[in-house]
Parts: sequence; structure tokens; C-alpha cells
Amino acid sequence: MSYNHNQVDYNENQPSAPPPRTVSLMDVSPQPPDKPLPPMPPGHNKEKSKFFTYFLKKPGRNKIEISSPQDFSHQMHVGFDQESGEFVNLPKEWEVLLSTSAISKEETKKNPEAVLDVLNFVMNEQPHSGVQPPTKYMQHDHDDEEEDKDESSSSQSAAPAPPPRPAYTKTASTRPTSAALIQAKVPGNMPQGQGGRNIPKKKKKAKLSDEEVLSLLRTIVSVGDPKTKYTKFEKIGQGASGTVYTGVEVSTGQEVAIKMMNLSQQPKKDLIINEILVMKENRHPNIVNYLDSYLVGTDELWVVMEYLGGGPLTDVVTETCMTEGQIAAVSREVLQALAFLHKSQVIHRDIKSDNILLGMTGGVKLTDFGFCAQITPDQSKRTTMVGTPYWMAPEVVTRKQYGPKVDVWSLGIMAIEMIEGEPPYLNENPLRALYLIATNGTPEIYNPERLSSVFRDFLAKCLEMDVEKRGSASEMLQHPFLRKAAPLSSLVPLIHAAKEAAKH
Ligand code: G5X
Repeated sequence: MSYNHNQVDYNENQPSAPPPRTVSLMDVSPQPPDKPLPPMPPGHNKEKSKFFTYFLKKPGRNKIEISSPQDFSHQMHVGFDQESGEFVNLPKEWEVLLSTSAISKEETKKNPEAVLDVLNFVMNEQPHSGVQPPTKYMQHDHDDEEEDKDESSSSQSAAPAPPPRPAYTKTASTRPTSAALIQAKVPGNMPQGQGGRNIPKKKKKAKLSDEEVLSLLRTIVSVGDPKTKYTKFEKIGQGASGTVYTGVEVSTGQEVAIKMMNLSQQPKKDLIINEILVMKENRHPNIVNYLDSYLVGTDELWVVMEYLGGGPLTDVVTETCMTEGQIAAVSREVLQALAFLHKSQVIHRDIKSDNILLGMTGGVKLTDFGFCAQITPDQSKRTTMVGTPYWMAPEVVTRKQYGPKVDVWSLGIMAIEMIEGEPPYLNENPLRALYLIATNGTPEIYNPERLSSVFRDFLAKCLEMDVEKRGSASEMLQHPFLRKAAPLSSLVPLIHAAKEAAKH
């Protein structure tokens, strides 16, 4: 059985009719309410109030809902008073979050819709389907132990500016569910006739039992004991989903990286399976290629992949200065990987320097597909918010439909990392960073005059707000900036410099 040709993710794709989550800011007049609007505060001036009809999912509710999209009972009407700069009828939790977000009154007045978008993002989407935001409000999800640790203090005061490269530049560990597995679990697609109720596909979260996970995995993994096939295990990393080791294949002497995961500690086992299924089929010189996988005992999964010894691009961008030629070389290699993936309908969704690995001779490879999504021609757009906030395209942050070009935006942000050492807004309060992505659109660069005009044009085309006008990965491969690319061997001194800096 092949799972990855028909992946449709019910958790992510819109129901066929667009959901009524609509914030029409342009629509300034009070909406004809479906039910009476709450009373306005004393002295409230209707003329100055903007009304939003906001589709509210109550935080924490994660059950199958039996309401059709036409059922407006979960909508709320949030007003906005331009005069006072305050929201009317904003739920208490949202209010608290906003008050500690460092988003100013002026900013709220400028774009109240964006404020609601990011609040909605943080309060509703994140706990079960997207990025775990780096705020203290989001402690429901314990996938990533490290995340919760540094959040013990400062719950009242406005969050202080985070240190450089804070923990929340890490990818969230909650990920969307693989439709392939849902289909595997529920043959014939969605359950029909569950009490005759019309269950929106979007809400259906099929959870595989441990036995189902294991039997699925047995159809994917190789037979045998990897402890006899590989030796010299050395730990190189610890992530949310597992621990990464280097090892040596006994029969060939080839050095490999092995991600070892304890399945019983994985809340989202189906996503790990998705990662393997997708990467097994998609091999490319600019991708850290999947080599093999094994079940070890009853609850350990090993994923064997190519090893790259040069470390992540993050070490290079934070410790060294790159020339335009070097930046062009890295950009080209990443675009080659993206053009290939997008042609196979795979969106990586978490492009950032941390997920670019360098080989000791200057090779550049994209890694960590734990977030990737495979789209189908019918379902070519996603709405789930995943990724790491600072690298997220505006259409993701504002919950619009998005496609493969989100990876091109993130590459543009990564190009800024290569210029400036970090992505825009890294030192901002995270919620404010989301607001700034949603409102500012294309970020500004410090002293753009120091960049060549061809590089500035490249950045502008990656960081184009209008998705239609933004370059696709294959279009960006034709950009004249890439002709400036230096040989990949020019990256080797940067790798050594970064490794040297890491020692001190
Ligand atoms: N190769 C690799 C991954 C790639 C496609 C399925 C995740 C880490 C860490 C990690 C270090 C390294 C380091 C050096 C290699 C990781 C992945 C992945 C896949 C096939 C698996 C995490 N957290 N590596 N070389 N990987 O420290 O998605």
C-alpha cells in the first residue's frame, strides 16, 4: 500500500465551503448580527467602532464538533473602538495576552485585524495544530521540555526582550496529522453515518492506537537489528522528537546520522511516520537523504540518514560574515531542494538556518522534514500554522490559505539571517513579532545600500507580500543574483571559523 500519493490532511484542509472565520476589516459598518451584539460600554460611539465577526473556537476545546459551518454559535463579535483603541467584547484570556504583548495602542489602532489574527493564532490554533508560541501562555503542550523550563518567572510584567537565538527559535513540536494515516485508519475516507451527524472533516482527528502505529511501522522499516549494522554511536543533538547520534555503517564504513525516538514518549506518532514516508520517496542532492529505518524493541524507532559534519548554517550566520557570493551559493542550493520538493507537492514549512546542514566540503542540504506537508492537486492549499514564527510568511500568520511559496518567503528571511546574523524581530516579544509580520509585510533591512541591487531584487522577490507576484522556487533559480554564486568550497572557511568560535 502506498500512503504518500493520496495524502489529504483532514485536519488542515479547509472544508469545501470556506469557514466563516472572516474578519473583514474593510467592512467597517456593524455587521447585521446573527444574534444581538453585546451592549456597548457607556459613552460608546458607534461611528468609531469597527465590528469584526470573529470565528472563535474556545481555547482548549479539541473535540469533534457536530456543528456545520453554517452554525454560527461559536462566532463572536469583537468590536473595536478607534477612539479609545480598545476592543469591545474581547474574551478575557485574549485581553490578558494582549496586555502583556508589548503591542502598543497605536499599533493596535493601525491594524486591529492583525492583532486579532495573532491572538487567534496563539489562543486557538497553536495548542493542537501549529507552532507552539514562545509565550508563557502556551504551556499546555509538553512536547518540548526545554520550552517550558525557561518560562518559570515573570508572568505579570511585559515580557523582557529575549536573548539572542532564544529557545523559541526552535521549531514547535506539535505538528499536523497525516491524512494518509487517517485514511489508513478509516478506510473509505471519512466516517459516514456516525449517528447521521454531519461532522466537518476539519475537526476530525483520528488517533492511531499504539498497535496500529506499530503495525504500520512494521510495513515501512527494515528488518534486523541496527545495533549490529552500525557502530560508534555518538550523541550530536537532542530535539523534541528524539535524540540524534552519529554512527558508522559496519559494512561500508559510511558515517550516518541516526535519529532515535522513543515511541511511547511521542504524542504524535503518525507525524513521524509521515516524515519517513515522504522522505523515503523524495531523494535529492540538496536534501539530507533518508537511508533506512528500524524498530528497536517495541517502542524505539531509528531513522538512519546521511550525516553532514559541517553543522547547521545557524552557526555560520551567527559567527561569521558571509559575502554575497557565499549567500548566493547557499540560496541556490536551498532553492534547488525547494524546486524539487515543490514539484513533488511537498512543502517543507520550516525553512530556517537551523534546518540547513553543511558538509565539510561545502555541501548544503535541507533537513528536518518533521513539519513537511504533502499537498495534492485538489488540495493545494493549507491553512494550518506551522513553522517557526520569525520565518513565517504573512499569509501563514494571518491564517490565509497558503502553498509552497511560504518556503520561498522563509528562504528570504534566511537570506536576512545570512546578512544580519538573525531574522527580523528576533528580539521582539513573540506576539508582537507575529503582529509585525502580519502588518509590516516585507521586512526592512539595515543599510540596504551595502547590498548590490541584484541582491536587493532577489530579496524583494522572495519577500513579496503578494503571493502571486512572489517568485516560485523554480523561478527564483533563474534569478541573476545566483550568477554571483561563489564555489561551494568557499563555505569551508566559514564552517571552520564557526566551529572555532563555538569552542570559545
Ligand atoms: N544528517 C537531522 C532530521 C531528514 C530527512 C528523515 C533532525 C537533527 C539535531 C539534529 C541533527 C543532523 C546532524 C548532522 C544529519 C538532525 C534531523 C531529519 C529528517 C529524512 C529525517 C534533527 N536535532 N541532525 N547530520 N542530521 O541536533 O527529516
